[in-house]
Amino acid sequence: MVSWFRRNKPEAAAPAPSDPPQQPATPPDAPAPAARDDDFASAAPAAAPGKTGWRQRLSGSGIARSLGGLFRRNPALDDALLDEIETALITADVGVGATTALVDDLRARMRKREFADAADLFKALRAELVAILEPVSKPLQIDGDARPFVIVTIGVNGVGKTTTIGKLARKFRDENRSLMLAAGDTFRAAAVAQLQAWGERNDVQVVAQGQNADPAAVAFDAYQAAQSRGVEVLIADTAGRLHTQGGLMEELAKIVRVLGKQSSAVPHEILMVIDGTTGQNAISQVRAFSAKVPVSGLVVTKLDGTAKGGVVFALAREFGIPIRYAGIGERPEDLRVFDAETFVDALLPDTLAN
Ligand SMILES: Nc1nc2c(ncn2[C@@H]2O[C@H](COP(=O)(O)OP(=O)(O)OP(=O)(O)O)[C@@H](O)[C@H]2O)c(=O)[nH]1
Ligand SMILES: [Mg+2]
Repeated sequence: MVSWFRRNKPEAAAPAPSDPPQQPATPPDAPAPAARDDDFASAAPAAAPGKTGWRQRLSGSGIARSLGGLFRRNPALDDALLDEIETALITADVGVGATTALVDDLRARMRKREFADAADLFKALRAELVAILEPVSKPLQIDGDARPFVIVTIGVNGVGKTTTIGKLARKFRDENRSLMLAAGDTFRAAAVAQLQAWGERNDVQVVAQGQNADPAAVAFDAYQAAQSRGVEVLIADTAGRLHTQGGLMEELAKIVRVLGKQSSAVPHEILMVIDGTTGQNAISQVRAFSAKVPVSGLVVTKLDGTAKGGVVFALAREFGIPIRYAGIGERPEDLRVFDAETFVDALLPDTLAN
């Protein structure tokens, strides 16, 4: 069984040294104890129902199922096995480019007789999957000198932007950071209400101007309010938009531009949220959004349930943009700091994970 603690990188967390390594499980709405990133690991198997960890959430992934099946058959070390691995990876949305590179490399190594048996080859596969993700496993660091440290979340409709903000609010509050949210999705009245509900749940102030307000003005006002109160982190929500909607993409650029009048460092993080079930379309989304604003981090959501998960590899290979967090459910605690080894081990069947 993989331990999240063992994998957790110290720099990924903002720990209080005296924090215990593990928190007792709490019901979802109970006030959370002081937490840090690796406390998410308390969501391991023994935790309360619904508070499961990576592995439980991702074990239904296409990669886990198809590779698990392959491995159980104790296959011969041959081209047919590589073909099956190739199919498993492509089916799981890893992408043709990444899959071909990976399988070609395994084939070359197999020909050189580097692997004694299929188990050896699977170990090499695991290592290569981790190697694709290592360069993008760069947790978001909140610069304590930037008050406020400004995060703008962007992405297409329904990918999980507002939910991710809610989860981040919970996380930052648990780290005892002061926080403010800006309701920059002024398209729908419900969007403001949704953010306000997350704010109330986490006891966080939400700056809103109501429906149809200029989102750039909302963000600007929120910045000034946060600055005058010395708030540490400001997170701005934005309306979902299709990457093909030129006018709306322009509006996004304006939000970033207006915030940038405060200082060239603002916003400090442009966090693009991707629905992990989207498949290869995620690539077009990131390309189009990055062409408009400097996307500095990604969050891949909905990696629980039916998610295929493989798109994470395709994104890593194509853009090299840090993947900050993974969303593995709808609850406030269902956000994980992204970590290459933990993610790969959660995707792979138990028998293959180290
Ligand atoms: N299973 C699962 N569902 C998620 C996750 N993140 C978000 N959702 C769900 O996805 C749906 C859309 O989430 P929102 O946060 O409203 O998405 P959004 O990007 O803000 O949507 P718009 O503002 O309409 O563009 C909601 O039903 C969320 O509960 C996740 O990690 N896992
Ligand atoms: Mg939203």
